[in-house]
Amino acid sequence: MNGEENQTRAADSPITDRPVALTIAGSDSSAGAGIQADLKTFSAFSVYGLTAVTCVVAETPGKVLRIAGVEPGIVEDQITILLSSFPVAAIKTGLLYSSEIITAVLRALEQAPDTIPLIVDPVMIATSGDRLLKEDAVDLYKTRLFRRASLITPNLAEASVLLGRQIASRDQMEEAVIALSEDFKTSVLLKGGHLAGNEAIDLLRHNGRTRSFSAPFVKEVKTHGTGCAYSAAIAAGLALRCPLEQAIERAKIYVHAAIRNHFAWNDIHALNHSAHPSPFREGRGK
Ligand code: PXL
Repeated sequence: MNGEENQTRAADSPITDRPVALTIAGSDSSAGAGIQADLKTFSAFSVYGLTAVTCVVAETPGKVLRIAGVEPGIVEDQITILLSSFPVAAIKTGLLYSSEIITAVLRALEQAPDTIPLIVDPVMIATSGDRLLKEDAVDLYKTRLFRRASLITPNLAEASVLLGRQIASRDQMEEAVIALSEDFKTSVLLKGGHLAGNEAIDLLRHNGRTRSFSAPFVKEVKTHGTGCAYSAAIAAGLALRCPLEQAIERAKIYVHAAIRNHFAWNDIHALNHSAHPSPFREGRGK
């Protein structure tokens, strides 16, 4: 060992302006979805990520083995202590699992000023088809959580549950995004997935206008957690003070790159969170 390795060093001056985002979501053991996807996404955007864990899911990309909810009181405490300590600039929710946990989240969020944007990803069913959210919890989204949201990000299956009807065409998507926004008094990003064939088209209803966001649909990739990464990327953009539409544009590019450059271990696929085409932030410690 040379002498230098033994020496301690003073820290560089701290970075004091790093934006902070909070995810309130479940843990995915395979780290493709849930809080793990959210944290990877926040880091890729140079946003400091905080987590409040709602449930623990034992799963791989193709199979959910078991879910255990975290005790609602500790869900509330995680959020409360974070909100009282960090300058949280954006919040997203992912899998909230049960009515009891949603109630705890709502109670904790009462301490968050309305100026902090809240993205609600109404996660209900895994890409594998396994149910993630308890059926009786859907009502609390409709009656309470959406009201507090700045943006909700349902996919077609979730939007169908929320509206009680199928959405199977572009015209029906146009109607559905307006209905969701009017029913729940919030902005809505309705994710079209593979509905349009070669393009993945999403519709945003915001401030009384509808606009679309599109990226080429990437075929034959079996990743999960794309919805988690998408809403986390939007939250990161808002934490970086981007206007909503710009945050969505950047998030869409980010998710497309993560799917296109995915990792594969035989038939297990995972998003590549290091694939985004350009740095999103300048400066030290990007
Ligand atoms: O992709 C939806 C999702 C969200 N959150 C958690 C999950 C999953 C999918 O499996 O496990 C924790």
